[in-house]
Amino acid sequence: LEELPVHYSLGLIEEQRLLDLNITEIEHVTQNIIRSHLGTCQFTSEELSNMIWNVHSQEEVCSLQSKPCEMMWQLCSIHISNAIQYVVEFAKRLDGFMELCQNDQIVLLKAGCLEVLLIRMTRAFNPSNNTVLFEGKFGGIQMFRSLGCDDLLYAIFDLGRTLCRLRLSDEEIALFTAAVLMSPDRPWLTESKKVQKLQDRIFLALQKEIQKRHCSEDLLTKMISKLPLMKTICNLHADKLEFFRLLHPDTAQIFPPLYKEVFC
Ligand code: MHQ
Repeated sequence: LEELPVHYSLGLIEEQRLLDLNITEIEHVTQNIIRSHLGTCQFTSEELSNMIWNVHSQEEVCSLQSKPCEMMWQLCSIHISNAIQYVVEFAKRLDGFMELCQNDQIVLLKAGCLEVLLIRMTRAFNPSNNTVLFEGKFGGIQMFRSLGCDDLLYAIFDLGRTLCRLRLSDEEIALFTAAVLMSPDRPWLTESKKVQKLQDRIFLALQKEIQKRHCSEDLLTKMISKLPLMKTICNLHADKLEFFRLLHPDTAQIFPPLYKEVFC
C-alpha cells in the first residue's frame, strides 16, 4: 500500500466516500418512505392481524346486501374517501412531493390514489378465505352485491389474492406505493423529469429492500407486473361510476367531496 502513488490511494478513499454517500442517501429515502407509510397506513399490521378472524356474520352480510344500490355506493365512497385522506397525508410526507408544483401534486394524487389504495388493500385482505376489511370486520365479495358491479369486485378481489401471494412486507408496500404515486408518465404533469428522478430513487430503495429479504430477485418484476391489472380496475371503477351517475343524476349530494374531487 505504501508503494501506491498518493493520488491513487486518495482516489480510492474519494470513491469509497462517494459510495457511502449514495448508500446513506438511499437509506434516507427508504427511512422517509417507511416512516411516512407507518404514520399514515390507518391500521398497523398488528391491529389488522388481530382483526383478521373477526368476520361479518350472515345477518350482517344480509343487511349489507339488502341496502339499496345508492346507499351502498355512498357507504363505499365514504370509506374510500376516508382512506384517500390517509394516502394524501402519505404523499405529503414523502421527500420531494411538497416541492413539486401544486398542479403536479394534484395530478399525481388524482391519478395514483386508487392504485395506492389497492396496494394497501393487501394488508387488509385475507387470502385464505377471500375476505377484505369493510365496516370494521372482514367479509367476502358477496357483501358488495347490491352495488351491481360484480366484474369490478371480482377484479379487485383477484388483485387482492395475487398481491397477497407476493407476501410483501410493510417496508415493501411502503416503497411500492411511493413508487406508484411518483409515476412520471401521468398525463398533464408539467415537471415529469423531476418526478422521474424521485421515482428512480424510490425504485433503487425498493430494489435494496427486496435484496435484504429475498433470495429470488424477480419480486420487483412480479410487483410491476400487477400494474396493468390495477389500471384495469381504475378504468372499470371510472366506467361503473359514470354508469351509476347516469342512472342516478341526483348523486351530487351522496358522494363525499373528496371522492367527487378525485373521481368525478
Ligand atoms: C385501506 C383501508 C381501506 C378502506 C376502504 C368503488 C366501489 C363502488 C366499490 C376499503 C369498492 C368496494 C374499501 C371500501 C370495496 C372493494 C372497497 C370499499 C386499505 C384498503 C381498504 C381496506 C379498502 C379496500 C377496498 C374497499 C373494501 O388502508
